[in-house]
Amino acid sequence: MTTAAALTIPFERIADPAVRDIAERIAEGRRLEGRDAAALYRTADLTGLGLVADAVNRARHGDVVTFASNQHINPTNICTLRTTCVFCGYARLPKEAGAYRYTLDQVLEEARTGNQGLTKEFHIVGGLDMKAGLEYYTTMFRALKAELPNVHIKALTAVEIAHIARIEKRSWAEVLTALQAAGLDTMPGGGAETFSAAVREEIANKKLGAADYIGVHRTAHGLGIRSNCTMLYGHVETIQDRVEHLQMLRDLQDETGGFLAFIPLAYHPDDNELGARLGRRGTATSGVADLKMLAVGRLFLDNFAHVKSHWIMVGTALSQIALHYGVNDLEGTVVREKIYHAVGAKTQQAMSLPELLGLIRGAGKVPAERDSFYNVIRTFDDDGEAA
Ligand code: V47
Ligand code: SF4
Repeated sequence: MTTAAALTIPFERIADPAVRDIAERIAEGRRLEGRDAAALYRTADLTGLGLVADAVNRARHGDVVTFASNQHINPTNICTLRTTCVFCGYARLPKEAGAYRYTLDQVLEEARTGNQGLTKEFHIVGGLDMKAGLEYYTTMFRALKAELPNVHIKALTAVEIAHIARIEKRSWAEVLTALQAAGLDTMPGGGAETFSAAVREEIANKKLGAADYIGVHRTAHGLGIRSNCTMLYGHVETIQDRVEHLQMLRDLQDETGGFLAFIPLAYHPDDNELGARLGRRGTATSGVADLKMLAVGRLFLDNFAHVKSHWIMVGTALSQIALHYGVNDLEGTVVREKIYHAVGAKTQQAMSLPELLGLIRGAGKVPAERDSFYNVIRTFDDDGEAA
């Protein structure tokens, strides 16, 4: 397997002098500033940007691209923010058509049957449901661990943790400690959207603010609960908003080191109020924008080991190309994805192992299955069998 190597940037192939200048500073071990990230978002030299991001990624990870055998479970789509997160097509009010809240048996049934017993990680997120409080989730996690003790539980965004704390009148730390005792292992990165107060006012005016999103993750990291982080892009945010968002993530990572991966999320405009308001349908973001988000994430977030492409959002073809733009991890097998398929995602709801292996190998990379902490647990021979 090809492992990490020395940083080798092909400067002569970078057309934009601004990108070359930034690349030289990276080669000297200097940190990017916010204005550098802005310049990279603005450059027309996508190839140059990709070469730098690829070099930095290869220096860390060689040619290895990881994925997890994960399974998404969305236990409730009932959400108090249904009418105010205007980009969301998944949430429902309690009495609205299509509203659901799984019983414990339904969660267990989905956990058992979703992926023929191959799942190693459950990714559990849902709406801010007044009837899904601490006990709903502690009972669920205990039951999942009792039946499937080796499956990792990555569950509940910072927004959901703050919601549970509010309805239970407990602190974030108390809620997180109780969930951890019940089986919570790590937290996903959803709910970040774009941190800018002006953007939040426009797209999610009742949602937990940036400082609190960061605060919940800081509290989790302090308790030994590692987490991911995200940025929703391609809606109304400016380049400056994106840079400020990345800066806040990098600052917390400097402080705690608790983030595992950065995952940019491409906005999908179908079947949600914001898309209608903006008069947009179909493909939300451009391929260039998607690749830039991933590449700039790789370069600016120099204290993050992992940058993940979410094939459900940007498609499998773009995700494959992204493996040459700084990405070292792909969202895994997933199984029955609901949130993006509620807002027009046309991708599959799950990917099989042979499909994932083919996608990674087709990019000239070496696939490896990882655990939830990014340790490689399986490599593969040419027939797709464990090597
Ligand atoms: O917070 C909602 C986003 C997120 C739309 O941590 C939308 O491993 C695009 O965060 N268009 C939840 N995005 C999903 C998420 C996630 C996904 C995969 C892996 C991980 C991880 C986290 O989905 C929400 C919101 O930002 N979302 N609506 C939409 N119309
Ligand atoms: Fe609720 Fe999350 Fe949708 Fe907002 S994005 S309405 S918090 S489910």
